[in-house]
Amino acid sequence: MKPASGPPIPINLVERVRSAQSIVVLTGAGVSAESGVPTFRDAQTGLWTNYRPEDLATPEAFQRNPRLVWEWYAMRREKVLTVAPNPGHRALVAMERVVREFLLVTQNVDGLHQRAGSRQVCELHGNIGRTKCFQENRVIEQWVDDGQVPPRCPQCGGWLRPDVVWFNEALPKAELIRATSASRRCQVFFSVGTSAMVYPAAGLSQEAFEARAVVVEINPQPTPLTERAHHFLQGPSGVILPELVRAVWGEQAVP
Ligand code: BJW
Repeated sequence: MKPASGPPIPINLVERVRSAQSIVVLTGAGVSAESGVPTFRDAQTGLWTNYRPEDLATPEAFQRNPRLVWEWYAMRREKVLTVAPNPGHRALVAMERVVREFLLVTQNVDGLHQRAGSRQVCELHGNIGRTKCFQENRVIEQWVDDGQVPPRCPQCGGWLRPDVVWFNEALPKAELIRATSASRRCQVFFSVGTSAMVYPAAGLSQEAFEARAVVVEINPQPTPLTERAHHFLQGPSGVILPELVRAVWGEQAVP
């Protein structure tokens, strides 16, 4: 069966990507949508329809109702364990293999890029598979399950929480520096499957514009970035990314 196809990829973009020595790809929840992980703003089904994700992903929400927030993440963590990387994730693994300097900056917390095989991954918003102490911010590998929700930190007795970055919290410093400096020196910058609304991640494209990089957006829907991007490839990343890899590096590069 012929794979689904997206819009044609402009030849000047194909040539620019092929000759690029340095590429940064910023990904968001849309990249995992075709794996069956709901996007951040579409995540509310069943029991959770009455909650806005923006009202659960804050330290204030956790302090107000730690059980509710813990259970929301427990549900999402279980979902992630049942899904697999999709052709979009795999196309980015292929891109990393052929580009000299490559960085995949992700806002996703699901770990699917690493499971697909990507190595140069910079996780800006943490990882839902890790747990840390709310009080002392230390990553905790093991704890006693005595039925308390959320469980307690074995070292200080404080609440445990997912090791993700909530609104109003600082991003991990080393990751943000790495993402910013790569964006400042890349030749092509892709923004894929993100609403381009959440900062500082959404500001990385600005660094790339200032570095005179070609900025390419891949998304089924326009975003605040669309009007400024040099190219907007409209459609699902699971279709467009493999097509792009095929157009630039040939059929044998597509995983
Ligand atoms: C597809 C597809 C397919 C669908 N293929 N695509 C006013 C102005 C500017 C900034 C601010 C402001 N007020 C407050 C702020 C700061 C705030 C912010 O940016 N707010 C905005 C909402 C306005 N930022 C912060 O608070 C950050 N911290 C900070 O600034 O700290 C300052 C500080 C410094 C020092 C000390 C203390 C503080 C932290 C931001 C953390 C964001 N965290 C979250 C939750 C992570 C854990 C979890 O998952 O629960 O990260 S929020 C959420 O948004 C999540 C995502 O990573 C992030 C981005 O969302 P994403 O990935 O774009 O998903 P969606 O759902 O929005 O979009 C999906 C897209 O996919 C859509 O476009 C679809 O069309 C597309 N799509 N199918 C391709 N098949």
